[in-house]
Amino acid sequence: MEFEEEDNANIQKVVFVGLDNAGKSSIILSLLREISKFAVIKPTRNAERRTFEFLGMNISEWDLGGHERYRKRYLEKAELIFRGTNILIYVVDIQDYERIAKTYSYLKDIIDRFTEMKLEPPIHILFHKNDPDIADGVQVKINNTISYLEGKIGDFQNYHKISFYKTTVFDLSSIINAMSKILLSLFPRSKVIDAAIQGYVNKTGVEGVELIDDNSLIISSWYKNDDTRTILNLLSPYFLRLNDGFKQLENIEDENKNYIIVERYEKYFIFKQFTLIKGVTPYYISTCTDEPFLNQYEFNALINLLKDIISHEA
Ligand SMILES: Nc1nc2c(ncn2[C@@H]2O[C@H](COP(=O)(O)OP(=O)(O)OP(=O)(O)O)[C@@H](O)[C@H]2O)c(=O)[nH]1
Ligand SMILES: [Mg+2]
Repeated sequence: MEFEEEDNANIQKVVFVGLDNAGKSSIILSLLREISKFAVIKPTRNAERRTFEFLGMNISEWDLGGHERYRKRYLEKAELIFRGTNILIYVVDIQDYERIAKTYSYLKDIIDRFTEMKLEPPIHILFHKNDPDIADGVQVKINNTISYLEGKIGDFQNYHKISFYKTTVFDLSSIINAMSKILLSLFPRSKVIDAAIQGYVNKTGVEGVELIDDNSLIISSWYKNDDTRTILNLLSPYFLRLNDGFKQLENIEDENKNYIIVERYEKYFIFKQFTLIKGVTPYYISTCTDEPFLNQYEFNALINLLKDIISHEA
């Protein structure tokens, strides 16, 4: 694959990098809800690139295969690979104790190349494979590994824009929360979206709401309390997958009719797909409310407001 320069200045380049087997491609697949592909995932050859729309911006995502021979090449050809990077996501397999020194040294090499190139994109470190239900002794080892790496990476004197997250494919919300935060940092008007969501909450009295994009990312959210947060964080990925299933059956595109509703604990959980940019991927809203329907008037008002906000980026 040739690494030609991105031809469009409006494209935001997001690069996934890390050692082989770290979990980079799995993270990307999990956001795409391609969970069935987990079982057959193969090491990435060279680099896989994909472009997608995020709030009216074009994102170019680079998944750089981590095999040693590729790593060497990326460092040799750093200009070609990393030029124009807006965000670097560095994935660490925190269960791969044997290669902690190696992963640190690869990250350091990349940062050195950035410094030579006078680039300073924010770097987001994902401490990945932070799996739930791990035996106590192993968990202690993992925690020590994370603290050790955080300390060591924190010592990069001249590189300030580094942040840390813990993720695992076994808790999708850990990936969704990290990736939502990372990508939203590219969107200057995210506070305006938060305000629009807050307005919707005030007018409708819903107890929780998540605004989600087709990559499963939470663009904005509001929860009455922690219980609502927990349940909506858990439910939304299932709603998305359920909705994917319905999409295959549907040929009528009457969006007003296609919503999913679940009744539980005397509350209603309502999920609905809608369009912000014609012909581009859909968006979704997931809510918890006292009533078995959405306030259509306020919902339409919210959509119009969101359209207006993101059209400034397109
Ligand atoms: N336990 C655990 N395993 C994971 C997790 N995420 C991914 N894996 C497994 O780790 C292995 C490697 O995953 P990949 O996504 O292919 O890793 P990669 O970083 O893309 O590897 P390269 O393409 O070779 O650079 C696969 O067997 C995954 O199933 C996780 O959160 N926990
Ligand atoms: Mg891969």
